[in-house]
Amino acid sequence: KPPPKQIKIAPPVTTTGLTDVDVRSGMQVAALKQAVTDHLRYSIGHPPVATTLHDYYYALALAVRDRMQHRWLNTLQTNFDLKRKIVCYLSAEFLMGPHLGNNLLNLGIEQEARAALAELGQDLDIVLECEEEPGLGNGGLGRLAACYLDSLATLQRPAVGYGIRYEFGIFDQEIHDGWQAEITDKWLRYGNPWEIAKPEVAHYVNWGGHTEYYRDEAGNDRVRWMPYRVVKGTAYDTPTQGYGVNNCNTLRLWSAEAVESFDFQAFNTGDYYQAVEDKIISETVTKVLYPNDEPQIGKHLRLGQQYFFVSCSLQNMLHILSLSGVPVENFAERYAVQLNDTHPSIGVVELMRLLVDERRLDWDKAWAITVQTFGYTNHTLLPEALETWPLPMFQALLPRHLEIIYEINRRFLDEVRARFSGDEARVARMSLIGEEGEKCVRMAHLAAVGSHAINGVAALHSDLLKASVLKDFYEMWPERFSNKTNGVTPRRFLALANPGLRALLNEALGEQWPVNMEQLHQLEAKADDAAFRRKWRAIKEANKKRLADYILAHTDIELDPTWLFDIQVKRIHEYKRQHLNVLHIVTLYRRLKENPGLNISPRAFIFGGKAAPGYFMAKRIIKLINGVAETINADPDVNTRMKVAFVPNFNVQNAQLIYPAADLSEQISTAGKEASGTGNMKFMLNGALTIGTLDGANVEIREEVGAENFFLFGLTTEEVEHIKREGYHPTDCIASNSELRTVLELINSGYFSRGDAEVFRSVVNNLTYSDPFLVLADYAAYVACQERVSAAWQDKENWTRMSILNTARSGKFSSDRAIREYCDEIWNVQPATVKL
Ligand code: GFP
Repeated sequence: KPPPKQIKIAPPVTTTGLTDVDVRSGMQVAALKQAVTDHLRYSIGHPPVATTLHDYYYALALAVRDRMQHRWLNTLQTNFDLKRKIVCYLSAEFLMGPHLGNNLLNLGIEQEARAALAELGQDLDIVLECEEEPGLGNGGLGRLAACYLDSLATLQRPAVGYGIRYEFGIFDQEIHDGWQAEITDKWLRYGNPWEIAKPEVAHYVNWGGHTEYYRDEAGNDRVRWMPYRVVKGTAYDTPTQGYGVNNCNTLRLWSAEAVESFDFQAFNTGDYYQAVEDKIISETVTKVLYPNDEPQIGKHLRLGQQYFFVSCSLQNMLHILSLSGVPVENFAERYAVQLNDTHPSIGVVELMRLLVDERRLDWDKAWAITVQTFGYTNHTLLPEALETWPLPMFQALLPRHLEIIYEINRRFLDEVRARFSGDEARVARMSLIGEEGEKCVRMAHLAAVGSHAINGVAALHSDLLKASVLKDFYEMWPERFSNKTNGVTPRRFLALANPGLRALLNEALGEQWPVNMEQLHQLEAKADDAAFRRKWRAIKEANKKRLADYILAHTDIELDPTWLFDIQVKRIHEYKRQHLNVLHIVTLYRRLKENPGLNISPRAFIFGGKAAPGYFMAKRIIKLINGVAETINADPDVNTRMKVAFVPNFNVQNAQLIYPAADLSEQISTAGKEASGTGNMKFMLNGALTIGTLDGANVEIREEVGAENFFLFGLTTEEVEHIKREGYHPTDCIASNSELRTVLELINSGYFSRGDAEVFRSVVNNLTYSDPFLVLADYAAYVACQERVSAAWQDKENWTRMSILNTARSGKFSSDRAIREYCDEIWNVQPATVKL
């Protein structure tokens, strides 16, 4: 980032006659202007000569936070008074995105803030760009959690998001010579105006050591955990404002601290370095977010992180329960705790420990409460992403929890044996302890056994879950299983990201659609109105221009906004098959070189996404995209009809520019591998057409929009499984398709790597001899489907019709629909209206 510019501060406003209350809570231009001025003076305190643009951002953020805090406190009080059940969403990741724009939108004061800043000589759009987004998540899972917080508040459901305040979030990605470089994400360096530190809200978390048995006063045998280390977790709260309502919920993130900054004994004996060691080790716990797709082994600290935040959160719930005077036996009536994947699933054991060891409930009672409390959402079927922990590591960190797991397992397996007598193979498959190879704790099994509700995140995924990874559990407890297709918030990803379209929708439908997405169906009639289509196209083209400007500024690549914008943005992973997209690009490139007169629709191929730092193949794929981009963009034979760009550092902020600018959304994962996808929904909302496989939520997107408005290609899940069973030989695909062979040879020759034939050898060899995600098997179908896309683009009017229908039929994919389903069918949580 360039250093903040120096700006002259306007003289303080002293003549508005506002009361204090207005300055903190007033929603009018004058109040906001006064509030910003006050925060500049009294919260930030730079002399006028040194006031920067960032200071304006910070002052406005604080002014907005004041307004939210007013609502937040009322929400907390309302929830306390009504004693309603609360959703506790446990997630190791919350990818919130920039707060300021979204909070202005949800509070309904964008115009007022814009005017207030204008009176101070500032431009809101420029000030918004100063925000450094908190990257406390990797991708879909963390962003889903953020969308769900938005919907929970908007639907007036009492809720807390519990997670980790990582000091360093997901790395910033730079592209150096086509390769990904990872830069530490120092998101807190200029402070964080959105959080409120609550040092008095602290819980202690044990670590390591051993357990001891003792007899209590009543003569009962009990266990005491003698830890090796105790870490303190303190709360940082971020209010999350609902849209158009007063409800403002809490995102509570835990930060680790040493219990004592110094080990006094060591200090007294003069060993100063030993004395600070404990502090350093304790604080390491919440230092850094782990990237996805890294090898699992040895991640002692990751298990530590999971336990840390889950323990703090459950202790916090118990504490609040006792403050409200509710007996612990009623825990499950007051809290619905959702496990966002297996990352927080140690919570099942921790709640048992807290209830049995600390609150002295008997086991059966505690277990009934636990199962009634938890719900578990599964987000992946990929075997390498299903968490397991090696037994010795688990035991060293959580000795008491391992004992409790053994007891849960003993009772559980008795139940399995009672149901399926004689089926010892099933018992071994279902056990919480994996015995093949190195013994391990299976976290997905733990989550399934400890939850009354288990769900997948799209219809296909939920079916596959029942048929594969959790088949045995489905046979045992079919009533626990359901599907909750993911959703995304239309506030951030349509209203905020696409102001042009928002204005048109407001004009056509009124202003309720952001909270009633079914109203978008009324657009269907407009699809046949030529004047409406013209407006629609003009908005899309302006969005494409906006993105082209951004790409030019960040990559020096110039794109023509009249071309088809074909976009694939998501984490880089072989199953998502960015390399299939590249094979099509190279195919098209070769065709154009060989046949310059070929009639193709001019296209900009745009990519974005981060690769896990330790994921070799994903990093090569980034290099490949950039190598192909460099060659094609520099080739005058083709660069008037095709170009390729890789947008560095894909994050929520630039995603808001990307989705609204797409004509074509690439959702081309191997069928059966993408649990749901949520980017597919964000594109659809913004009127992109999808080219995709029958995978994840693509299936439902196609159902909603109609087969004629969706570019379908590729093998189905059954076909993928069939081919794999029969033995897949990618060399057969190459032998039978000379164009594919030539494309692979070209990549292998060094043509896209300045003559270096080594760089992409591993990618080509992997596809040729292994191809675990059937890229080559789907190649011909994909290329043919892209030809249909190209032809369809030539008919502008019909393309626009299809684009309008995509938005019109996207209502199902609002996170409000998903959250209503969770509230009604899993959590049993009612709305609570907050009054000021
Ligand atoms: C995971 C799955 C996606 C799914 C999201 C949210 O995403 O298919 O849409 O979770 O449920 F893979 P990542 O966190 O792995 O990106």
